Amino acid sequence: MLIKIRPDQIEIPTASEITPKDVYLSRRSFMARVAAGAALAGGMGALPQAFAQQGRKLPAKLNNAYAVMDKQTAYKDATSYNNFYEFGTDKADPAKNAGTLKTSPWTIDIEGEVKKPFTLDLDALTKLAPLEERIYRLRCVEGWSMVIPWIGYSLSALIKKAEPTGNAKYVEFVTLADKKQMPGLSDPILNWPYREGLRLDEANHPLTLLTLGMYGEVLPNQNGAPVRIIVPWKYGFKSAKSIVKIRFVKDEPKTAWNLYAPQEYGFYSNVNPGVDHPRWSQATERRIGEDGFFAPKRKTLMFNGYNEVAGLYTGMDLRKFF
Ligand SMILES: Nc1nc2c(c(=O)[nH]1)N[C@H]1C(S)=C(S)[C@@H](COP(=O)(O)O)O[C@H]1N2
Ligand SMILES: [Mo]
Repeated sequence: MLIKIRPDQIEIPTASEITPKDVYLSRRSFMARVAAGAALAGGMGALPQAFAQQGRKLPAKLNNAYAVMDKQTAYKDATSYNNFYEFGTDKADPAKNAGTLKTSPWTIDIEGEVKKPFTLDLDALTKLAPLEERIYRLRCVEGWSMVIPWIGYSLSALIKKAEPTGNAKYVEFVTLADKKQMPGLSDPILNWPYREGLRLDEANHPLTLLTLGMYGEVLPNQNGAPVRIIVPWKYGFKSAKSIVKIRFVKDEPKTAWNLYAPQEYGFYSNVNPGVDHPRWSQATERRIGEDGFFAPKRKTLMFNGYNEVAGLYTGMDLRKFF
């Protein structure tokens, strides 16, 4: 298998190594990797950090309990059809523009209603819990979906370390907003920085993934490097990219899309085929990569198919709390 002889890779192959990424890797990019790998072997210190980060392998063990059977989205599609408004609003913009994102050094501040605030660098964050590969469906509120092998661990591990106080009822995620690195910030379309939030019990649900990689490697910049959240039962915009602060708070935090259009994007934003967006139906979705003329649309599933989260919403009217 091609992957085994890549000089920058010495660890045990994971499930993602035999999936779409291999198919995607052209001989040309393979040769570029050979060259990069040779350069790395020749002298790590000579290379700028940002370069060393991109494409770096991130070993993780597949967690079968969190792996959907759907065909994985091709790596090329998952990294070229993105929403990351800090780099532009066109789906192709993040792949084009996110090269300027400096992902190392990187830190996350843990603050608010915690025993004692602290800062974690990327190394500490990566070592906080064993890395797992999880294959999740991600459903964008716009009506398309992907299936991606993410790498990370349950956010609950970090929450445990943070020791939230009894006042902590919600978790707020604040993402990077740096005009020097992010050309999209000059467009005031969203109230920057991009912010998201979860109720503490949602954040503690084992499905909620503190995400550091995908397809066997660190996150590509356009997918939210170096650290993001993935909440697979909610619309994609809840899965904030390039996080710099995790804040524990008493009250429901303001979120970027809710501030933009409160009647269209609620705080909960659970995937729900029974509650339409004011401007379009949410009953079906287009799976990226299956968009040929004859490809049937897929039925969108309640909670994106993650029924194990239903208990989080017992007694709640999910029409009201959309
Ligand atoms: N910081 C930030 N995070 C973000 C966004 C964004 O514009 N900025 N877009 C969201 C939306 S709408 C979606 S669908 C997902 C897309 O993630 P992907 O490009 O990795 O598939 O990221 C979410 N996280
Ligand atoms: Mo989205």
